[in-house]
Amino acid sequence: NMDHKWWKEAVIYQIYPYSFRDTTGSGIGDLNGITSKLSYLRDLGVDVIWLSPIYASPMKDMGYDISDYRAVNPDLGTMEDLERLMRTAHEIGLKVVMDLVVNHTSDQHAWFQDSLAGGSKRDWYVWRAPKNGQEPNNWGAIFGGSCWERDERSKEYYLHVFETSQPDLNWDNPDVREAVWDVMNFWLDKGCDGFRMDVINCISKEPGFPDVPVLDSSEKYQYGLKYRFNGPKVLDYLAEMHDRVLQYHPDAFTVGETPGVATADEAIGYVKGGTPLQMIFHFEHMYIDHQPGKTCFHKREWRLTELKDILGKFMLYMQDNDGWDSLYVENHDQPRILARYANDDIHRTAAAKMLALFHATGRGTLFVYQGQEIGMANSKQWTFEELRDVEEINHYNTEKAKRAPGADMSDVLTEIQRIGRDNARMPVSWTTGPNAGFSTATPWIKVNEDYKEWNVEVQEGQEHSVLEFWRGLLRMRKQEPGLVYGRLAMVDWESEDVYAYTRATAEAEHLVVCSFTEKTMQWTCPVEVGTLVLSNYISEKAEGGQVMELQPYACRLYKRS
Ligand code: TEU
Repeated sequence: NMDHKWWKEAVIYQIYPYSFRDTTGSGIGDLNGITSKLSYLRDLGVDVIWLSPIYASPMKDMGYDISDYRAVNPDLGTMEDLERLMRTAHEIGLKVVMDLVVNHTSDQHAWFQDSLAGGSKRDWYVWRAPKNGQEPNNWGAIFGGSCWERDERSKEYYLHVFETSQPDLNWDNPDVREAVWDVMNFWLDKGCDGFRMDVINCISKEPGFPDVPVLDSSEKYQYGLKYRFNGPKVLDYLAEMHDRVLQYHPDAFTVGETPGVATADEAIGYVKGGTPLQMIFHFEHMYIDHQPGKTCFHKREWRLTELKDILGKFMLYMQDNDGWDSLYVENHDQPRILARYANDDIHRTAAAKMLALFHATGRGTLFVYQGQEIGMANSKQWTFEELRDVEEINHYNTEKAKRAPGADMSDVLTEIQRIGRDNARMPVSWTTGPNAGFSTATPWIKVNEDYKEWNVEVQEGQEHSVLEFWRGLLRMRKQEPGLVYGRLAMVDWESEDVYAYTRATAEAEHLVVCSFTEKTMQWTCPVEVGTLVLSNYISEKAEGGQVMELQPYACRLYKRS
């Protein structure tokens, strides 16, 4: 079948190297720690590992600020360690995908240093003269403040969509694009199997750099992705990337991270027929429980039909328009999914399994984030001293500056507990031992308070654990092509409690039923059910047919041949 592609079937596992496994006693995860766990990942059912950035970096934004694209961050190991990691992975049939962060560099990158000094690479970054003695426009940076930083020497401003130390490359300069193609070829030649492309739809900005509409008149700098994401040249530059690099590596994996691509018809240009990218990460299902952008810490109530409207519509559109989706509910920028879509207090095991089935049977390529396979949860509480993420710290400080000295900040910490990125950046809980078996030293970020109950060691080999559920699920996904390629149809779209759909091929039809409520409830399935092949309650009988009594966060997978 022409539509069958290895990258549609593959299970991708995202590794956040600083927090995966430390083998040197530094308190920081390392490349050898990853190598030591490759067989664990293969046994889980993983096909591809994606490494969040492992390059030289001053670590202002945890490696998404790169100072040398061709060097390994010494905290994580050496180039030899990385080569061994890739070799070992390939020997056991795993592919290795790397993070390509080329919208911006670190301000410590030699390119920027040259640009700053007015050298031959001046135009590799985006410089603008002041406007009325001020910033060239009203754009607010994603991590706070203006998008523009003034340089005393030249009296010009450089653009940084993210943190001040992350200047945006000027992609309109062909030399910059050439340099990026070189970086990609460097890693492909080393044996890297593809790229996850950081904020790749940010590489083209609206010419003229117009002010964005004022959304919040109390703020000097306006948040919003308009004019700096999805600019007019994005698809041209990606087509060039395809012509210059990717077409020579038809097996290379590609996924673009694209904040601000809100609907499937905006997405399709990036992925139609697998080019220029195979799939993108879109965000609407992650924005569902909070306000977007700088106010992202503010809670928003949501209903299950909204989630269906986002994901269901996306998948159906892709299905009808020769597109393919990515499936993710966690990553290093998002809190753990349990408390967002379900519950991490009560029924945690059932909820984690339900979310696993929901996540793994959608129409798209499956991405599992480290620790998701054991149902890791957010920290129950963060103090300011425990925070590590620049986004959280900037947010805290901005809010604090608005208040009287010594004012209570607990509401801000509550928001950070709910939505902050450090929740996902705590070390993987491996064992019940000290530091969760992550390190012999005090970790760079705290370990999860619940690690003694929730870790790999206690779940491994335990028939009813979340980990073993994931293993069984991923095994089944490999045996049943219908779970990857089957035609998707939503079932009972109107239900606010049950998310259900079918995946059908000529041979078989699977029915997925997921209850998103902590109540026990009755649900009548409008379609025929078939044989129960997987569920998260042991004693469950499938005999009820279409009338189901669903326990809290119940999930069921049926098959009809
Ligand atoms: O994230 C881009 C992005 O959209 C995030 O800024 C997101 O809005 C935010 O994390 C929500 O809290 C990518 C990387 O994944 C992220 O880790 C980097 O900080 C960012 O780009 C800059 O490189």
